[in-house]
Amino acid sequence: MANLPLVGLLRIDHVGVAVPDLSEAVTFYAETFGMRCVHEEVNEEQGVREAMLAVGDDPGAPRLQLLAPARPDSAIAKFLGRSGPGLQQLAYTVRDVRASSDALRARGLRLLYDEPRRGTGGSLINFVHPKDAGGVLVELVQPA
Ligand code: V0V
Repeated sequence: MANLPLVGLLRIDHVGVAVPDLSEAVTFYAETFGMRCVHEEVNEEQGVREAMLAVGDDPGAPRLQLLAPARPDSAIAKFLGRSGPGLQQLAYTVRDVRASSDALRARGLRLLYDEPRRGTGGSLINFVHPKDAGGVLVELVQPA
């Protein structure tokens, strides 16, 4: 490992939870845990309707991302069909998603995309296959 480039994780960006209904879930987290919805969008390419929830008052704190399927053939629809609602992914902030992806490839891990794709708020994202990361779908996020 000594000669391999650093992966360069900066912090936990968000934790993603798959839910069947976005507005019901936003209401549940607001009323139950007091979390504020700070962003909502539809990502057509990923086939998701998503909401970012702030946990507490620290603007730099990791967020909770609620992910609902926007179409039946999406990754989230498949996840819900197999596993039901629950934790779907763990996302890390990186400075340069291409460099971080290359550093992970150099360690033998499979990245899902050859080139980064568009994520929340115009970020650039890629994913490590869960089978190469101890059963966890790992997302890399380069903020916009
Ligand atoms: C599948 N597996 C998982 C998993 N999804 N394990 C842990 N966490 C997950 N989320 C397991 C599954 O149980 C199988 O295990 C194995 O992986 C292979 O399953 P598969 O049927 O071949 O794979 P699929 O078709 O379910 O696809 C899995 C992947 C897919 C990860 C390739 O979900 C994907 O492309 N994900 C990346 C995109 C994504 O998740 N988009 C939604 C979020 P066994 O049965 O073989 O043991 S979008 C987002 O996060 C945005 C926009 C953002 O943050 O900005």
